[in-house]
Amino acid sequence: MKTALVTGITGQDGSYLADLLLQEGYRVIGLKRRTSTDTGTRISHIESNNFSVEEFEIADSGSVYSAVERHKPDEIYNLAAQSHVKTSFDQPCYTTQVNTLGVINFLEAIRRFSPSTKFYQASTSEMFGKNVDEEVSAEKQGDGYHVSSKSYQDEDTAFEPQSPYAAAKLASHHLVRIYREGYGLHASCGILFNHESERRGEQFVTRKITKWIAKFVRWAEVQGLDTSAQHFEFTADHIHSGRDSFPKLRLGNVEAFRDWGHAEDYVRAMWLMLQQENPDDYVIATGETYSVYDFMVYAFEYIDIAKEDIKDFFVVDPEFYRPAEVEFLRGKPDKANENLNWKPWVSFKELVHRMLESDINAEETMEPTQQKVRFIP
Ligand code: NDP
Ligand code: GDR
Repeated sequence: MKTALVTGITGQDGSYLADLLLQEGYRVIGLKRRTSTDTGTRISHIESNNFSVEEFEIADSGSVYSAVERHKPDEIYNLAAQSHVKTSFDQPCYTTQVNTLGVINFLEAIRRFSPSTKFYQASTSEMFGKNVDEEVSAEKQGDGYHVSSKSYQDEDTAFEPQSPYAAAKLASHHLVRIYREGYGLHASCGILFNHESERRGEQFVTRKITKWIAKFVRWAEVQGLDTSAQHFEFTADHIHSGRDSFPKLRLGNVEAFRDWGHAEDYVRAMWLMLQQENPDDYVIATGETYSVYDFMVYAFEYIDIAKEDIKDFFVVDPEFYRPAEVEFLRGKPDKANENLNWKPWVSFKELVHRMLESDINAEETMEPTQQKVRFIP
């Protein structure tokens, strides 16, 4: 039986990866930081004798060395990170400690105590920042050609990070390569584009939107109304039913484009990378891109609110702007398609609908006292 150590086990990806590895017959040891409250809701469904959780701190080399030396696992998946891009502008030192020094701790621990351990590092499309490459294609039309171009990022696109988060991840990306080439470690980086799910953190934009919609649907139900715009009056910050009011959805830049997939598909790619004979870096993405506004169009459509009415339900709040933004991401996952035989299964529309369905169901089954809490930061 193979043993895998998974950091960030309490996070979105950690929980899906644990599900996958247990299904594949692994013994899984999840590593979590000590917290004063329970952070294990995403892994509370796991009932397996092959699953255990230990405490550690990624920025503490002694703690990391001890975990690697004791377990000498077959595989380590390093998913722990300060993963919120906007937060990284407010906490750049902490972000670097966790997202870069933490990775050095693992690479050193593997080099010293368990050099045959395979290592996966969670790199990110944020490392590309502003950079895109162009793919130009020409299609014969009548006597001439129609020339079009498509912007994308792949393994050869130059990096130009736009946040302390991305800079810290890029340093780690290079460190993994250095340990791979310098010491011969089986260490790979997945350059994953955005992936979301029913388990996505509530501060990321997709889940923020689906949670808000679920709470709004529930509020309308309590008013005895369906969600059609005609039932409501709108003021600057609120939606009014005549009896009560509900705060509008507050967002930052809704014109940013992201390549969004489902986390379940993406953790499979992580696992596939460590099953290869040779370590390497891979872009993992759907190849499609949608704006934050597009995400809202699909999400509001699900509750029968038409595109032209969406403007009444949300406000742009500069509080959610970032000092520097990544405007456009679309991955080209050809290398992963070819070498790993990987492709995503969940479409954008299915992703939006799955997230909404889950949040709306959760809202319906919630205790009434919990339902009153409807402010989403
Ligand atoms: P989450 O934010 O859901 O999970 C992050 C995990 O890291 C949590 O388990 C968190 O613990 C843990 N963590 C944070 N700080 C520390 C610390 N100091 N010591 C130990 N553990 C810590 O992220 P995701 O699951 O979405 O992402 C997984 C990884 O993939 C991250 O590294 C992220 O940067 C990267 N990534 C994610 C993408 C995405 O779209 N989801 C795309 C590309 C890369 P706690 O529960 O206690 O907060
Ligand atoms: P991102 O995800 O920064 O791409 O990082 P996030 O969902 O935070 O932002 C996506 C885009 O939406 C815009 N936006 C808002 N974002 C948030 N969080 N809240 C808002 O209110 C809001 N309004 C608009 C953002 O400006 C941005 O353009 C995620 C994380 O999972 C990283 O860890 C990972 O590395 C990258 O994806 C790939």
